[in-house]
Amino acid sequence: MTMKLFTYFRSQASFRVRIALNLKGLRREDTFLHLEHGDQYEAGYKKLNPQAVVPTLFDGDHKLFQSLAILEYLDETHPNPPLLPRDPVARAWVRGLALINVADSHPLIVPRVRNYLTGTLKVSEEQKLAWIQHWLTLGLEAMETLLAEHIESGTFCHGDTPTMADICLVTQVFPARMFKVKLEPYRRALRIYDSCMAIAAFADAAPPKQPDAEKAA
Ligand SMILES: N[C@@H](CCC(=O)N[C@@H](CS)C(=O)NCC(=O)O)C(=O)O
Repeated sequence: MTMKLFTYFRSQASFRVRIALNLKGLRREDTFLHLEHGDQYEAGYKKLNPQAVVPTLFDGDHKLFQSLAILEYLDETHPNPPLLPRDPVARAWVRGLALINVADSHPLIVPRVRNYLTGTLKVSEEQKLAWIQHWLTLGLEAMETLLAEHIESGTFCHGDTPTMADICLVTQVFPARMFKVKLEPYRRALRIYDSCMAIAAFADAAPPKQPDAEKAA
């Protein structure tokens, strides 16, 4: 059965789910929301997703939300190829690396936070950009240090195939590039990003490749 994804091309959380669906070879039907136009509120989307955020995934009648929970669900229901290693310590590392972005960096740069900074707190566009770069940089610094420590990292964050950590790393580096973070110090993260983006499942999920990106252009 085709899954239904509520998505927005620029959304890094939707990007994560698109990558996972592609890696698992699962077909999806997209419903596009335009976050900058506030479509998610106008279309009554909040009834479906009370946070009014993307992604929301429907697997048949089952509604799923929060990208990392969706990744875990997809991995449990479609185990091949696995998104987590088998060893418990390695699983904890992969989840830990993933959470640096999902739980710590990304929540600070989402549109509702950026809008609050400029709309309510009246910070300038320049200050907003500095805020975004600051939190993305801190996440990248931590990831780079941990990758250097982790002997099983190399082409990917752990082992020879992409895991949840790589999906989340890609969605940390991608916005960092977009917001002009200086990336030279993060050579391990960049190498992993390049290895991932050489895989069709990742490249095809990228924001510029989405049909709503073409409409927005
Ligand atoms: N932790 C959530 C984040 C969801 C989220 O904030 N999505 C963003 C796009 S990446 C969104 O819809 N933002 C709308 C807004 O901030 O107003 C996840 O990983 O799914």
